[in-house]
Amino acid sequence: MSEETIRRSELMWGAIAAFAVGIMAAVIVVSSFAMAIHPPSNVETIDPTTLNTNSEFAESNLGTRVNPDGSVTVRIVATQFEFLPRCIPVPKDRQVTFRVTSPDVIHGFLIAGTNANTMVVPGYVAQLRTVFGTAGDHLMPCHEFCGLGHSEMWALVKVLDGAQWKPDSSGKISCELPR
Ligand SMILES: [Cu+2]
Repeated sequence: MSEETIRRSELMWGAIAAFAVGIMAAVIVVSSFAMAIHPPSNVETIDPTTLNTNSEFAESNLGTRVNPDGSVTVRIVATQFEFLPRCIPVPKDRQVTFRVTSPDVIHGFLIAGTNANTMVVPGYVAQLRTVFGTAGDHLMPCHEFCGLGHSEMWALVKVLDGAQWKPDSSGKISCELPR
């Protein structure tokens, strides 16, 4: 093989590798800017052994709540093998903050059909914010294998439009799973 043939071959494979890297970089840039897909970044620790006496994640404080400033926060405990609460109402076209934690093992948090997706690691609070643009139901399955009952672990997110969104005087709102 001549020097020239080797040089051409090296240049060709160099160009192919550069093209592949360029495509991967473009996928990251487009998905983060245009589709708002980012790695979760909230680092906040919590004692997983005292969740039921912790005032924020005590059972009576779980679910959807409108804060005094009008923002909406949803607090969820992911535990073997259910989400508490199992039915989660949220308003359409308003920013919703989800705060999720686990008292036992690693669970997954995914709102199907949206970009809301994070791991729920015991000892940490997973937090994410999103806005739902259309009313309707989203399945919310656990997507980290967490034990024998993993496949039964899911909840329902109900996006309610203005007429259906009726929090009570304390700002709480809940819903029931269809049977
Ligand atoms: Cu799970």
